[in-house]
Amino acid sequence: MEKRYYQKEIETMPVEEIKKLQSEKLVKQVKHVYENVEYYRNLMDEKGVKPEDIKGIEDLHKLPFLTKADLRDAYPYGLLAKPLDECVRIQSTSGTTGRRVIAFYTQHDIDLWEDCCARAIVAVGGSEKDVCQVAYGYGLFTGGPGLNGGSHKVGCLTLPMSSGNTERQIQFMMDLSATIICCTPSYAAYIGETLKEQGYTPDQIPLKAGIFGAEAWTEEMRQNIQETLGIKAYDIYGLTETSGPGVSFECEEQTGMHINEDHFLAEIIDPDTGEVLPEGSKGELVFTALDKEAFPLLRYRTRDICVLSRKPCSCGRTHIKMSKPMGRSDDMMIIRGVNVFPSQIETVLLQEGYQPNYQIIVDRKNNTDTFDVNVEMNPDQFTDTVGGVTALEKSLAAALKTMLGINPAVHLVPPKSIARSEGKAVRVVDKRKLV
Ligand code: DLL
Repeated sequence: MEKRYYQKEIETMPVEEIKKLQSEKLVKQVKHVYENVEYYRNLMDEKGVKPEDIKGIEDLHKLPFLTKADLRDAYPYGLLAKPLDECVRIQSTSGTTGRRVIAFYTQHDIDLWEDCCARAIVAVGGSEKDVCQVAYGYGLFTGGPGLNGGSHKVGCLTLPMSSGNTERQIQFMMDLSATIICCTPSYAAYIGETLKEQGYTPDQIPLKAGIFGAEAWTEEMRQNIQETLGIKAYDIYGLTETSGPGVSFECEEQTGMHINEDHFLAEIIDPDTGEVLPEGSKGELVFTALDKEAFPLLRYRTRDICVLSRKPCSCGRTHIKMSKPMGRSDDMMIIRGVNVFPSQIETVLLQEGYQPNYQIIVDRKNNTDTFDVNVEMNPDQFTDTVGGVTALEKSLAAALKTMLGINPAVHLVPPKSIARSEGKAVRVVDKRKLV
């Protein structure tokens, strides 16, 4: 019989027991951090909180938050809670915005992280019979190493492809009959596009499932990938600061990601006031790592905006679910005073029959924001007359205006003229930040 869970007892544990487990772990973890991390001890002292004040998860709100700015201040060793002798690895963010984050791991940390990724692989139907193609980047980025470790634990035949070299990806996929692929959703779309160009139809592609994350992607994008590759596309979430992918993952229901609650305690807060919001509210996701030894962040503000739900899931897992992040509070653009998320634009483009190849360019001219959206034409539109193209641009601009409330300048550009992404796609170029 197909295995449904990697760690059944934990994944299906009754909610009351999970909460009890979290409380026990939290008490220990706060003590560990207070004793070993001077930076956080100072934050707690400033707030007048002692480890004894934290008796369970109901006291979590008493602890101070940690932010990306704290990580910058404490760079590189200031949040380390174990001697370097006991650490065996670092991973790091790409550092595109500000200073890099460096996360440290003991062997135990890596072991638990890989378990989380293994849970995600089993949740999409993975077993030792599968061939798992890991096409996330390897190296400092957590995507490749995390899923690679999870795939080993499940016992899949693991193809450590890393990202890029799409021709080779396709060759290995076909020759070795890969059944599961792990990569960013934008790279999955690109691989799908290339397979189609090479004449493959979905039924000729051996894949059955994909585990896609590391960037925001819409339900429309999910449909698009599922259709081109003939697979089920599942979401996976995580961040370097909390170890990497596998903080949460989707099950067969495909309606949000179960947070591995035995390791991560989640809260939703109002990003402006820091107030903890009740379940079901939309707000910023905050994580407390309950088991991490080397880099144990408490109440870390992710900046990701989402909703949590404890609605029972048909898969039998009891862990709370998070919705797809609706964007980061820091990649929300404010254009002419209106809040705009790239995901809203992606939704409209795919609904209007375009492919997910687009770029948003924001600038400021004469003190007014300019807002341009470049979208690739579908090949059949390429032959249209200039008048025809202008009409299509107008109609797309109108659809975007309905969704966003402001009018972008839409430019249909030739097929293949927007650079494809092998990792996280760069969807927004905000030139205003450069001044
Ligand atoms: O992106 C870890 C990861 C690797 C997750 C592979 C999933 C798969 P960072 O580079 O530190 O780590 O970026 C973390 O990426 O705060 C989110 O804003 C975004 N992100 C990650 N997963 C998702 C997702 C990895 N499934 C940041 N949907 C996070 C939307 C995501 N955004």
